Amino acid sequence: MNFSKYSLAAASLGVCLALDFSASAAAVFNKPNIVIILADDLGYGDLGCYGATKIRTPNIDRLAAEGVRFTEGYAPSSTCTPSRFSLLTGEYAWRQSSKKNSILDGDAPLCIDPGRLTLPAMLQKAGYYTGIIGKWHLGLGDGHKVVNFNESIEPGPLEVGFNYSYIIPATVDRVPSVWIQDHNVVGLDPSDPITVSYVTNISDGPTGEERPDLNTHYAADKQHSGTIIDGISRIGYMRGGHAARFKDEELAKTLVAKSEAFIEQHQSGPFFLEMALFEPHVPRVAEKPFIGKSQCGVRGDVIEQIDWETGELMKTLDRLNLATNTLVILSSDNGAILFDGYYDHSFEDLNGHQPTGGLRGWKYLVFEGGCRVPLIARWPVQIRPRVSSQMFNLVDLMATLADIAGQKVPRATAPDSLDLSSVLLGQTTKNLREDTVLHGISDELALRWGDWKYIPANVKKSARGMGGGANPKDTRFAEAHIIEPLLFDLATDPNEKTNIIAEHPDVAAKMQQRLDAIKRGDLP
Ligand code: NG6
Ligand code: CA
Repeated sequence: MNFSKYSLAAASLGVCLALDFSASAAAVFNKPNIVIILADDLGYGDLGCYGATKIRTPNIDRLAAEGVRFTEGYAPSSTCTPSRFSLLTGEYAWRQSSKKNSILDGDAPLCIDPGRLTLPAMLQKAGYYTGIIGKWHLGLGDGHKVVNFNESIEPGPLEVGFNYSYIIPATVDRVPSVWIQDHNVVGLDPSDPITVSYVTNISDGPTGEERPDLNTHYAADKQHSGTIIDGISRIGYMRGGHAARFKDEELAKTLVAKSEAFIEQHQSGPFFLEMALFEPHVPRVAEKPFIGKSQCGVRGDVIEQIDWETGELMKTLDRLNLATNTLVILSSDNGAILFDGYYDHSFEDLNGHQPTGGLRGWKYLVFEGGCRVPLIARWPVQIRPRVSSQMFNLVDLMATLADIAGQKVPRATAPDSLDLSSVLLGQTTKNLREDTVLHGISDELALRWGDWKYIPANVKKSARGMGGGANPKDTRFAEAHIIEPLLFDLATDPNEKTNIIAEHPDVAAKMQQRLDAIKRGDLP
């Protein structure tokens, strides 16, 4: 498929579009602007259009109604760093060393090699202006020396294909709690330099461990009891940079304002913007208008905040007459989680809400609840509104968007990325992705192939990074270890309840062979 096909389809719509969208008529026939809204830990059942009733998401529901909503969308991994690595490179992160495929701290080096053809670098070649605003979590600096947040911080997003970045380095629960624009910390007072450590307590203020009473929102577990910033103790220790520290209550507002400014500035297009949202990852702090708005506590409130952020983007696109030729993709980096270090009542306040829509397991795991995510794409001139049960993995965005932007990506560069543009645009009803590998926190892998789901045993592995504890509300620990291999038929058992491996040893053997072949790189 190549770009001219899209032009042809657009041309048939051209007559009526020209009436409504005269200001952007030229853009209709050009490469689309592309916006990826990537939520953090949003579950398969967290949106109205995926069945949620205690959380209202009217803007996202409209986005879905005007585009394609996938029921079999997958995050490449059940945690953030590897999932985002895969999205940006088109390669499963587990092919890389564990440094590159595990959850990174805020002072970890960049895990994508500068010079590698990434999704944004590929779009740059196609003439796009590329930006990322929000969560980064792919490391900063070259690793040769400790990253110095007081100097020019590089390599980072700008060295792997973005023209503009306005990011926080890792997660909101990890220091340093600052925004970085391009190479520099925003609002840094040079007389108050930043030091970061994940090993030694170098804080110049109290930690959660010393002063748990200063945690104004909720109590934290031990791992999240480092430096207290804005009334929340974080993972790791931070000293200095007081003027630059963000306020949790303003993160979403800032992300929206920066996104709007980016789009306004580059409205002549084509532009690519990744809006890397912070919600509903911990620590969950709703901005004022959303406090108590959902019917299931703060986790629901911050999901309604995601809906607002999406709505603001949609408004900006409408106001600038860009909506028609902008491909907006909304998804999540991994599945849902409730307790994740802060006692914020997400579990107690569920009120019947099902974050994974009933799917088994959570973030960190290879069960469907950890990896299956909402996936919506709207591009009014090209995508016919529908619900699709074709499989799609976010790792496919590289090859798919390359096709849409008229670029070629060598298979070796993005080995796991399939060009699913014909699926995205509804030009085929075939399932072009027949299988997908799912990746858990301890590097355990599972395979979905057609409706079969196979999870090998992984008893030897420890649930890396998951600490320990006997908190019954802590859903993370329940199913991390797979003692016996598991086989499910998702067509009849979507929630992975009944292990049927004894009835189908042949299927399990074939699945294991297939998984081994994919691991070796014997791709079809
Ligand atoms: C874990 C943190 C968790 C979260 C996660 C990253 C525990 C005990 N702690 O180490 O709170 O920060 O890292 O989440 O699990 S992610 O979505 O960015 O991968
Ligand atoms: Ca995440």
